[in-house]
Amino acid sequence: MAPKALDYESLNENVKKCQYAVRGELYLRASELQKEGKKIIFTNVGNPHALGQKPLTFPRQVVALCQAPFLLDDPNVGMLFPADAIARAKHYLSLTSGGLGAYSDSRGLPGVRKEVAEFIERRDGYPSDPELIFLTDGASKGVMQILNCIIRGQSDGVLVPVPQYPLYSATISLLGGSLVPYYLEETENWGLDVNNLRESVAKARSNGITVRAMVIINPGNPTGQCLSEANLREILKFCYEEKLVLMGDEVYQQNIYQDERPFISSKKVLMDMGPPVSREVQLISFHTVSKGYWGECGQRGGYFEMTNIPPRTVEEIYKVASIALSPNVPAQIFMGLMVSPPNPGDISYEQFIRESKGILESLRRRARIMTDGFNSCKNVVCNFTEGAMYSFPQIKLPARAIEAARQAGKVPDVFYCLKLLEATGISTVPGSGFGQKEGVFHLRTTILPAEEEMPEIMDSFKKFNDEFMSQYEDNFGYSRM
Ligand code: DCS
Repeated sequence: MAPKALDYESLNENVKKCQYAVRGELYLRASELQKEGKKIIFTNVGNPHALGQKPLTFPRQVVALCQAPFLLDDPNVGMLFPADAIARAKHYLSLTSGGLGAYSDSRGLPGVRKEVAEFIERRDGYPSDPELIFLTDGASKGVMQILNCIIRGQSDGVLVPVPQYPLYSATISLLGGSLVPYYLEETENWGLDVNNLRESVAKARSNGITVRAMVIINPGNPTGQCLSEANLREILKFCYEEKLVLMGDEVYQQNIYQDERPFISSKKVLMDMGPPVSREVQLISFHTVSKGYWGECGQRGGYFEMTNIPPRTVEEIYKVASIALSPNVPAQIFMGLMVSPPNPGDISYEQFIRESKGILESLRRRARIMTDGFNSCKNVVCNFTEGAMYSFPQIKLPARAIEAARQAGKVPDVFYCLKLLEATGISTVPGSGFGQKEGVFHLRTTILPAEEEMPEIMDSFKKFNDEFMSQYEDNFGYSRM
């Protein structure tokens, strides 16, 4: 009998091919262990509130009032909510067409898109047009929409950093396109060498691939590096020469833990370069409410801004967005608040600054504790997390460990991460889920566990790792080093 469309063997092959390691084998095993009652530290997803980060007070007050507008009519509302939160809730409600329960325009509420454009203008010092900003359900949906427009078939290629966040590899395979890797240099603090880009493009072309776009993740996930202005210029020049759309994933722009290289947007560098580059390079920049000190992952709010995209294409992207009717409206309010937080002099300003600074400063200390912790372990080397939310140590696995993994039918870093999980409850993602050079192994953890738990977590990691290394380094249970 012929299989039915949703029988496994007859599914769309692109669906079966697509891999997403952040919720892969390790995550499934961790969930099982949790059900059995074991304490699991979920460091596999950059999901700050799930690890205890408290939401910022002001945005939650505003959205609470928007969700329950009858509270605004309660004579006691002023006892529970500060006046600036009440004013903001009224402001956002006035931007909707029927409150949070009504669909918005498929591009998002015009009033919020205007606030996003004003934020970009303040940040970059260049005009931004609300008509070229679309609000999305998290940055993920925006990335998928744009890749969908770019990829026409298997011979269309997208340059993606390796290691990369698997949203890109997964979506490219789902859409039936080709991922063209460019390698980040671990020994250069995960820097990007433009010569590698040229080589990657030449190689893809010789295989019949038309390279159409390039992705950068700045600050990097999983690698944590912050791109320098000089590097961004080289990248934009390269995109200009090769006629590539640049997809600038800037979701971690608030998460910066060093002072030498503050975040600088691709849009600003592009505009600074002047014509012809600033008029030619097609750029899509992505942002989210999931990261930074907001960490509002569950709200699913994001936006993308289009630069140098022809109006007819913008219309097509609008048409496709319309199929899904409307992005989440509550999340749009979070986005509005993220791009226009309380101002100096507002009642909620001091508290907002105290809360957001507290989170960022703690993340900076945690980034340091993790990097130092990993570097104190046997056969582990780790670059400092300059930005984003992750640590990505290299694990130098002894030959015997690789052999043991082979016998267990596991990829070596999966084998290591599973053992780590069983021994310590720390749930990580193996480096193979992000891509890495042949024969080199990593794992990714977030830097998000509570600061006070961090020393204990790193001690338990070190104990596991050093025992693992001793076990596999020779046949006698002691180290040769
Ligand atoms: N881009 C990058 C680089 C990301 O790391 C993520 C999420 C996204 C986009 C999408 O986020 P939103 O859709 O929530 O806006 N990062 C995942 C990760 O690696 N761990 O947690 C989620």
